[in-house]
Amino acid sequence: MPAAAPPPQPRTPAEPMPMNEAPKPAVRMYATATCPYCIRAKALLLERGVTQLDEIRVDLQPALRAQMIERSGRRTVPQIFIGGVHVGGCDDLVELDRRGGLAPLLAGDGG
Ligand SMILES: N[C@@H](CCC(=O)N[C@@H](CS)C(=O)NCC(=O)O)C(=O)O
Repeated sequence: MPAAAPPPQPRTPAEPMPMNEAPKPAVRMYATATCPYCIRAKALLLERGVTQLDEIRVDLQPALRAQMIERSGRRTVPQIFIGGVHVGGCDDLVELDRRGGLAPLLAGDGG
């Protein structure tokens, strides 16, 4: 007599979404490959837990430099947007972090 088949197990999603976690705002950075301010800004964002950085390389996609200038009113890289909010360049990002404003913005609680 063959052994009885094990009872079916309930299916669980591969990565269940935690119920109490707000969705993270999109983080977009217009950048070039060699700009030290871009490297510094990216390092700080990663240090603060950003795992999905939408990095727009304006040196590779020059047409998007015009978009950056139009959206930010600035010509230098980097230009950083968090959840659609224009943070500014690297110095602005560092200053925002120093004032304690970066973490809430990254958490989707920027006011
Ligand atoms: N204070 C700015 C400085 C940014 C900056 O000077 N970026 C350089 C590249 S490393 C740049 O875009 N230079 C082009 C220009 O000045 O038009 C910041 O912190 O983001």
